[in-house]
Amino acid sequence: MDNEKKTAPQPERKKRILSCIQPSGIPTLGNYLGALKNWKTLGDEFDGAFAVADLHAITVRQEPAKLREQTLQVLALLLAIGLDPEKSILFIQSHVPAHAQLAWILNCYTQFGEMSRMTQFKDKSAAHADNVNVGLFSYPVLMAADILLYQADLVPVGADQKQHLEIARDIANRFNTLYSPTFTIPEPYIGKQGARVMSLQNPLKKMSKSDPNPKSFISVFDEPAVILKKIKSAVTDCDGKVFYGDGKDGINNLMGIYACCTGKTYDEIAAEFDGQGYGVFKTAVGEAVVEELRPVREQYAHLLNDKAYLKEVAAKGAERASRVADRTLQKVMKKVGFVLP
Ligand code: AQP
Repeated sequence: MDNEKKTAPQPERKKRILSCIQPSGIPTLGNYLGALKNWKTLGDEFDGAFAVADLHAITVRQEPAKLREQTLQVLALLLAIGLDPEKSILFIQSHVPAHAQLAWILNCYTQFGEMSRMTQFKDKSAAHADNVNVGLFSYPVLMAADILLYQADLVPVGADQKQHLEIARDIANRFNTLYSPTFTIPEPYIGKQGARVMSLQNPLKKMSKSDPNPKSFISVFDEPAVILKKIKSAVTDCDGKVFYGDGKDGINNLMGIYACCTGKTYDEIAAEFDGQGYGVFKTAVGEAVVEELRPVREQYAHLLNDKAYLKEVAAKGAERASRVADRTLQKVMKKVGFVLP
């Protein structure tokens, strides 16, 4: 009997996946098509932890009241896209102090030289030349702490975050080698390819929620009329033909958006709008975006009215996240040589 118990097959542990979004503005169609749209499937398939990364958001100056509002809006959005707070851990990063604590420790295991090579720091410090703060510089170390605290096996990464995941892996390997195995080494998760959505006003720049020009992005909560108007005024070219090609960055971007919303290929889209000009095409793209975002917007409106529920989700999420994160932090503190409380 005893032997039978010992040999009984154990259910395979689901891999843990971690993903975060900053409440640095209202999420855009880019955040949605590039990341959020896939998160529900990830939450179903893996042991998911999803955070509203408010600590990261203050690397760029934020208005306090707006940051508070946006943090709850993003949490409501995570629920609106269908993430289940009973299944996945949904939390607000600053509610789990272990993130800031581990980030400090990992800062002391990260070299200035390796951080200086981060291209996002170079881009962001150029965009915010009046506020090149140390937090902006050490942002990837906080991101490493976010990932390593949860012993995440997988992290979904877009092209712009690849370098940061590499740093997290380097820091984890360094710590594990110096002491003993402590952190799981995270792998990039290359899932269903999300679209890289570009600014509607400058298709060479990615669509960003903190872009000062509201015409450059579509917010996931924009009303249908606003979406249609923004797509109508998207920058294109004067060639007038809908096809995917060199020098057609504006049209390529709209084709990418339309493909993502309808599941059509570029060839099918080119055939559909053959000889019709950009006006008809832009209307179709606008309508497809409205339909894509409609269920999210409706769910979100319903959830945002229930602040008590959102606070409850945040509190339970922080408790579950802390249980995992504190275990890792204690291990690290012990290895480094701190006297445990
Ligand atoms: N334009 C985009 N196209 C596709 N994916 C995108 N993501 C962001 N913009 C696009 C993906 O969205 C996820 C969450 O991003 P984030 O909020 O953590 O940070 P970010 O990449 O810096 O997004 P923003 O909108 O550009 O924010 P700000 O303006 O504050 O810097 C990530 O998976 C990201 O790849």
